[in-house]
Amino acid sequence: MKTWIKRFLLPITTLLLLTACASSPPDTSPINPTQNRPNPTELGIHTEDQNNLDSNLQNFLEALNQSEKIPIKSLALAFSDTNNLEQVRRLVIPPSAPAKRNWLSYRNRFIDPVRIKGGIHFIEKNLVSLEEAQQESGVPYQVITAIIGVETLYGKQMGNFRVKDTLATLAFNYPATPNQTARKKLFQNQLKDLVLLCWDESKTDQILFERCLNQNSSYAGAIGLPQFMPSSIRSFAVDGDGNGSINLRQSPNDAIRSVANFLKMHGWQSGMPIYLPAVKSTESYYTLSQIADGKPELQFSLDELIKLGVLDSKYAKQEGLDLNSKALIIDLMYLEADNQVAYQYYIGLENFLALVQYNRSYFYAQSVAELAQELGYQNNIDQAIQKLTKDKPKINSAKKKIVKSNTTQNKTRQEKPQ
Ligand SMILES: [Ca+2]
Repeated sequence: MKTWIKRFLLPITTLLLLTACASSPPDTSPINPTQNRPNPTELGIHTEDQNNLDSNLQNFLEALNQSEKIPIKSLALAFSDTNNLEQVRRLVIPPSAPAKRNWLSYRNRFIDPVRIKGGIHFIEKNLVSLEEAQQESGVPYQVITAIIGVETLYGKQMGNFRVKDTLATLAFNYPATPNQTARKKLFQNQLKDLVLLCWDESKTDQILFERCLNQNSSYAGAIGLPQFMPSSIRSFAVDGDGNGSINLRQSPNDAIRSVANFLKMHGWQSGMPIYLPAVKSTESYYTLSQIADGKPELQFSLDELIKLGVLDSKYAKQEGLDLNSKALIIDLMYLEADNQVAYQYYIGLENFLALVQYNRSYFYAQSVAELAQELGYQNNIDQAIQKLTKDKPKINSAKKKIVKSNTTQNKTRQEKPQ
């Protein structure tokens, strides 16, 4: 054990043995696999990286104690077993020869029968919560569901790294990449947000404080069904089930309301489409290739795009859209059969940009939109919001689609020469 921590610990340990029996609720959280892993420090292995993490963490916690007035004993005790995770360091190193991005394979991964079926079950289980979230935020329930589906397969894949380990590793031992300094700073801020969040949620109860810091996350520190980073939890998460705390891992209601609130706070326009189709012609394809720059900013008015010949005026008219409203070009790179690079283009509206704020990738935002459509979302003005009732005609139509999609896949398999 590190000496600077040791000097705080003895009196607290005795206290904790008493409080653990008297006041803390039973721990119902799933067993954390990383907690059973041998701690290199306990085994007497002090790697250079572990030593570096320890000394930086000590300074970090002392600064937090000064600025936030959280008792140093609580911080030291809670972080006494923090581990440097080599696996996390490896996962953030960019590949030396990055594969060409391929929208079609990305789309196939996220818009598949398992995720559609899972989405239907999720909607059926969370009808009331989804309806309330939709009414309050104007975000269609299928879009909320699709985000949770793409992020974690409705809570089935929430990550297996203890969040304090992963954030401390990236905050102090980020690998030597060109953006190392900026990334370290980003993760130090996330670690600080995690401590403040957990301290606030625990209401100074040491057991709850540690349980919060020890919960699992992705290798980047994203938490729960909607994979919020600690800073996003502090800014945008909502206590949906009204039990007085925010639990994005175990409360689907909290997760649903938090996703809806995030999109509302990032400019979601109720009742508006996410994207419009682009004109499919050689001329339009060429123009789109010239003006698409991948910048997540609304740069063109619909009127300009119509004049450039890339947007059919009938869509804007049908939808009753304001021709002065702004849009961006969605360019989705894919590989053709002969490995040639090609693009699918769409016209992205404000709601597309709101999805990009959730995850800065056009592939991500478009797959959320298309998964939501598979779940019955109508990407049209005035039809985007549908009342969610027990009858759920849209869900039934999605079920038919799954059957159809399965049949088509089987057929394709049968037709392919073995
Ligand atoms: Ca709650």
